[in-house]
Amino acid sequence: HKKGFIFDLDGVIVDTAKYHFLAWKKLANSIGVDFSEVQNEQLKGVSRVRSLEKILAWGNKTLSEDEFMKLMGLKNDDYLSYINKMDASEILPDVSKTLDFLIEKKQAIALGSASKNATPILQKVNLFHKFQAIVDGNDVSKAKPDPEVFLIGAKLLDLKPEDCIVFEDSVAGVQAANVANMISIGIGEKDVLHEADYIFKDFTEMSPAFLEGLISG
Ligand code: B16
Ligand code: MG
Repeated sequence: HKKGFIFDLDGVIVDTAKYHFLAWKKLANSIGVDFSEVQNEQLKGVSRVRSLEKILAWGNKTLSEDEFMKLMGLKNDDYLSYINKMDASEILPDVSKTLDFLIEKKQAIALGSASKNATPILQKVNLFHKFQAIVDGNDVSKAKPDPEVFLIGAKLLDLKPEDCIVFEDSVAGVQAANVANMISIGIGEKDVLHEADYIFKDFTEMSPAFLEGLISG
């Protein structure tokens, strides 16, 4: 069976979630708003625009459209300063091993990320060439939990949604995969990602037998 394995980027392939958090926190603090790590879970997988909207709502702030655009730009510049220093050492444990296993088994692999910075990040960590299709924040009009990003991925791989498996670290992304009628695999904490079909702390906990089961299932 040929299945489509769709990987989220931030928090699944690389730990850029920590850089998003640092950059948003600095930006929020600069306008007198603060938010917790628990609140930060709601920013994961969510678009840049939606993230700033949420932060402003937490701080009871309203901004003109110009100021809004300016703050999004500042956050992204700060985020890119972290990204520019990345290399392959920041690939999360056993991600490369999992990708290589799936490639060896002739499975289809796509990226399904909300980030507009996905391609440069994959190039930085030297994984770009392992993906048959890339769907990111530049390709979608509706953000996760809308299933659009994953449905486009399935289409590009020429596979039915029910033959696709999604790896996600965010609540919004797990919901998007479920709505898309794909198998959702949460990467992270059980109590946060309980809506996923399967949950693993990270890829080191996923056995080849489990992956084989997904391929033949
Ligand atoms: P950017 P993912 C998402 O990526 C992040 O989880 C989310 O925190 C971020 O706001 C979003 O990308 C947009 O990223 O500002 O780089 O366009 O997890 O879907 O790979
Ligand atoms: Mg993510």
